[in-house]
Amino acid sequence: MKKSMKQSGLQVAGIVSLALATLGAPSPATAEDSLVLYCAVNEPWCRAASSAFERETGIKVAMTRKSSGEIYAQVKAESANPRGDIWWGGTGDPHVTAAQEGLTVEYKSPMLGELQDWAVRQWEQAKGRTVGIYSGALGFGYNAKILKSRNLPEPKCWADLLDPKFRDEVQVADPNSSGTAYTLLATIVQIMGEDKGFEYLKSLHKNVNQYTKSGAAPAKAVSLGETAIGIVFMHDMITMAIENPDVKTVAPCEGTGYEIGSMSIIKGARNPESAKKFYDWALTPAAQVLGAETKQFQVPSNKNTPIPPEAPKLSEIKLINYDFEKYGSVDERRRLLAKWDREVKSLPK
Ligand code: S7P
Repeated sequence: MKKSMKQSGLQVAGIVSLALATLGAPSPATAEDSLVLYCAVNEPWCRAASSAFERETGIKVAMTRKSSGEIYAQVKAESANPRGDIWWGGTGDPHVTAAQEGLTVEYKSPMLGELQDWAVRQWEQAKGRTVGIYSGALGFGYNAKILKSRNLPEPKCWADLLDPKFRDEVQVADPNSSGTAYTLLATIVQIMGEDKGFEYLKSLHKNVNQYTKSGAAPAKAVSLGETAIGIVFMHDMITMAIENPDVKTVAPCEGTGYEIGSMSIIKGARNPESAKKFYDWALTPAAQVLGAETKQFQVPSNKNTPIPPEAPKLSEIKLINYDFEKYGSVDERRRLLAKWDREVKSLPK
């Protein structure tokens, strides 16, 4: 009798999972042996981190990779019924926005003492709701072979990208979905001021062949010769350059912005203990070296994690004093993106 009850229980459970699967709904993860990870770094690193964490803790990870702006929008849309536990990686601005909106929670990791000052500052500014996990400078890159074949000059400065000779030769992501492209928007406004910055972006629009969804996609397109120039984080271009010597990476001569890639625990997470375990683990050198192992060359936030030799030397790049608080704020983000949609993206070419 007991056996048949158990069997019928299993059958019911089977039918429920089948029904959920048929409806396309993920089965609710409530046990503390699972973790729903929203990952915004590049796919190979997301996969490596999920597997390593599973191996080390036995906690089963359901990972989804999306761009930073997309994860922010998802976390916001799901806030009444959160599905994700932890948001790992991606530019810091939308993490700061989410913190300000109360979409993420405060957590003080015992690993905090091992982190670089810039990573702790990110945590302090967000009142403990997000923390820095890596840093990287924005720039651009080009395919020297393609430029040569079209008799085009090698650009060195942001201003060079406006050259009419580069019509349809530049690729960059859409700042609504991509943290990289939002960093570009905020960087140009900070370097040139808002009016001149938007004039710059409107002129750049004439040379843009495609606004991609993901920030790193233009780096791949440069390597494949699908576009001559791509605006990306410099480390994303370096990932391509180590495989393709025609790919060159540029730190723009006027100076440039940078990101503090961040991590946040989602408010209402169904697996808060697993989320904290992942958070602490992700701040260890053992977890952070997985970046370089998967050819991702950001500067890691733990002082004891070796900086990959391929990583752009931030101390040698003219970095602006990027205002993370301002450009991460809810109102500024909404205003700038709406203005970009209205005044830049909708322009005819
Ligand atoms: O992992 C590479 C990287 O450039 O991707 C993150 C980025 O935000 C995700 O791409 P999107 O621009 O599509 O949002 C960066 O944080 C990271 O350095």
